[in-house]
Amino acid sequence: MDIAGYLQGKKRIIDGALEKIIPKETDFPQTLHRAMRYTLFPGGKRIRPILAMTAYEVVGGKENGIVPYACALEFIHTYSLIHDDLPALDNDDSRRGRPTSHRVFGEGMATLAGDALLTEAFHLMTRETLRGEVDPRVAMEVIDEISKAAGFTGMIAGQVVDIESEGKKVELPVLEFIHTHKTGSLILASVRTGGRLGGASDVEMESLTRYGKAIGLAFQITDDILDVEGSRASMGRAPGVDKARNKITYPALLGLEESKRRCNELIGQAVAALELFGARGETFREIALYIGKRRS
Ligand code: GRG
Repeated sequence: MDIAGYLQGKKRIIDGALEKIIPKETDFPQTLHRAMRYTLFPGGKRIRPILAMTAYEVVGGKENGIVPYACALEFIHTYSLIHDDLPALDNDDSRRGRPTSHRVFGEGMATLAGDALLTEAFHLMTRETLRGEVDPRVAMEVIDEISKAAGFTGMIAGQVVDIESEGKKVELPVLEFIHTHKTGSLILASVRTGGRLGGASDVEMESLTRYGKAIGLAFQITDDILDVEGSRASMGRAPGVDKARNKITYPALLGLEESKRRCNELIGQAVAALELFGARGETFREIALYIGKRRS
């Protein structure tokens, strides 16, 4: 299968939907809309919305009902990147191939653009629920899960432990906590959102959960490996920052080879979790393999 073509096609759908949701740069207050658009477009890989869309299709979801929820996941992810890059956190200069938001708009405006994207994610999902096309109970369960994945039991908790571990000697369980929360929780929630909205059965949800957990951790291990082996040209940001900041990573704790082995093991677990879906799981299999091999 042409996985690159598949990912590109889905990215186009998401980009088109995001474009319609965010006000134009010329709308007042222009600076806010320019700042929101700046990190969103042309954007990154859109892997979280793509995972939600793929899960939705795998379980037989109809038409484009997933798209607003998939966009909400991208808003949350993009806000986290903007805030993570701020001087108070990672103080990064480049993101998605360009200067970071605060370098262009200043810290205050970058903070507000992130705040606006995060808030819009929940507005968008609520508005879609109110339109009445999705069973409101299912929609509320999805919103509940995404809130937990993004908040103090998920991404934020991972980020806090990440910050507090900088420069310290920490053991593998702490590193795993950081990775599964900072990165894995939103990836898992993306897969499960697609499954829930697509009408997955309990056993399908169980398979999707195993798949989402495995690729979520693998995604961050690959990120750690790319920080050692990747290039600015392919990643759109500088490599070597984890080491410079004394961040705890898989290569720092276990070495590159063992990190790669563990990543491959997780990809294998993800593929195995798809057995239930038979041929329908082919796209997800390819996405798991792509996550293990990605260069950006
Ligand atoms: C809420 C401030 C705050 C932080 C939460 C997610 C996060 C923690 C911080 C973002 C920075 C970071 C390096 C997170 C690790 C997750 C990760 C690998 C992000 C990059 O995701 P990609 O590769 O990026 O999907 P694109 O640009 O392709 O969307």
